[in-house]
Amino acid sequence: DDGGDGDLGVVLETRSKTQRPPLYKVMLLNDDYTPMEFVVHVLERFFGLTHAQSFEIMLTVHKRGLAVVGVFSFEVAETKVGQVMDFARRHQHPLQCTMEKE
Ligand code: TYC
Repeated sequence: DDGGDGDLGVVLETRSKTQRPPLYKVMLLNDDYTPMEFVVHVLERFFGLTHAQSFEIMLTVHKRGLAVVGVFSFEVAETKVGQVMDFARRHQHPLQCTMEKE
């Protein structure tokens, strides 16, 4: 019922807030022992980066302590962290990879 005035209600919010799934930054941490070439290989293999991009990110981690490698959904980020940690462990390198909500 519109109360007879012809007004069917006022739309208070014209722009509805669209829900997006949260994104997660995947980060690589520096250490003193993992060889630079191994880190470059990891970035190429698991993140689909070119050799040049991988070398640049590796150097950023080496100089600054850490760097964001990519931003992904929770499930993809979790998979990448697991793959990197597993690969590093299998090669007996102390390389650390973590994820953080954006
Ligand atoms: N600091 C290492 C070295 O001098 C190289 C390195 C870079 C290690 C990035 C880890 O995430 C890393 N051999």
